Amino acid sequence: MKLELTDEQSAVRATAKKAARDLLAPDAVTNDREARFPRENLKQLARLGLMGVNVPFQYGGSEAGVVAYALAVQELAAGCAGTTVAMMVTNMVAEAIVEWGDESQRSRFLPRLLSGDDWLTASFCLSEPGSGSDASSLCTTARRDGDDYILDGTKAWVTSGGHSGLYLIMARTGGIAGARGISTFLVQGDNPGLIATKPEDKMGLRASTTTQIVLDGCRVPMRDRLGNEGTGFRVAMRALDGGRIGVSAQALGIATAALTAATRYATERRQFDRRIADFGAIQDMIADSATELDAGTLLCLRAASLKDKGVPHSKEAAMSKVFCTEAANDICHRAVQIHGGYGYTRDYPVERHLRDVRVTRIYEGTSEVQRIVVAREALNGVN
Ligand code: COS
Repeated sequence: MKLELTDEQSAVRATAKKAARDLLAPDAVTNDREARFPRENLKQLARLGLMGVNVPFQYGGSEAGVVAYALAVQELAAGCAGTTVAMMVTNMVAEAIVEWGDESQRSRFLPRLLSGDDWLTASFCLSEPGSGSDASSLCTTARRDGDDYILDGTKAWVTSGGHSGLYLIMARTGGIAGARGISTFLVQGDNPGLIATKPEDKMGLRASTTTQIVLDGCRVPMRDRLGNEGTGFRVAMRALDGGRIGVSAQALGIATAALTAATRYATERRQFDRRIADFGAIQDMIADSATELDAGTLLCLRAASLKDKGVPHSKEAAMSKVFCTEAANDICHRAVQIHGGYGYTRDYPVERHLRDVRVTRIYEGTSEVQRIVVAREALNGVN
């Protein structure tokens, strides 16, 4: 078993670390306070090849693989987790186009999406106001009209809604109920039938704009359907298997920033004539956080490495997501605790990390859904 990174993986990580330090971190507080979408920084991430880390060179990607992608996300999220989620969803949509798209779709959409010159981000539209964890119950319809489809419905929790150049949308075709009646469409952001609503006023990840997307007679040419009719649920689930590796890495990145702040504070703050870092109670919190970060990183990189090898990884991605996101939430809580009252103020970064990390247990599949995925595999064949 090898745990060393390749030169290429190390180089991608170094690029992301530098971008996090020089570009993302300096804007993170203002982005959070003003709920400001980081257009310029996203453009810079595209220029650095970070919008298509696991996309072949020929389509404008970096072709560096999934482990490199996870490392990049971890570094970027330590700088600004909100900016990072826009980057993550763009990577996820780009990979879905590589996997399921035909040559025309790959060459028409990917270079335009990954260069940062034209389209800044892509969005993934599966959830609806009434369909979240039970994703296959979605109601948005796509009905055939000559050589086009007409999409009608409302999508919810759309990352980068209103800013994206391209939307990957799951809709029901042929009036077929359940998972087998779902198809996927690539819809351009300037389509007049696609309308973004007012952004959600979120607790965290405020640099990321989240909207509903209303599809009102949205006309999409047949050539922009991704994959065959009826394959949309598989497209979504496979994308989310990879997305869950990304969310694991994002949670680890936020937790790393929180732990770094907490250890620094513990060595500076003095009580009872000594540094609080000299108290066993503080050391226990730091030790548990450092251990959980390493354990999470191993789970995350194992899932990433399986995906790199083309091996099934749904269970490992789910295990990684549930462990990393729950551990990261605990680590951010401890970081606030170590800061005491100061941690509860906006004068220190840990309250932002705690707000940012909370959603990682919810989006791209709640912890409860991840446990369903893990338990189904564990129970498979027992009865
Ligand atoms: N990869 C490929 N195919 C998959 C798959 C995966 N990871 N998971 C399921 N499928 C396929 C199944 O094989 C099945 O195919 P067949 O109909 O050909 O047998 C089909 O999809 C339906 O699968 P299943 O019966 O398991 O679907 P369920 O409705 O029971 O849903 C969960 C399973 C709960 C795991 C799924 O709905 C889910 O992940 N929900 C959360 C959605 C989510 O993460 N939303 C967040 C969006 S981003 S904000």
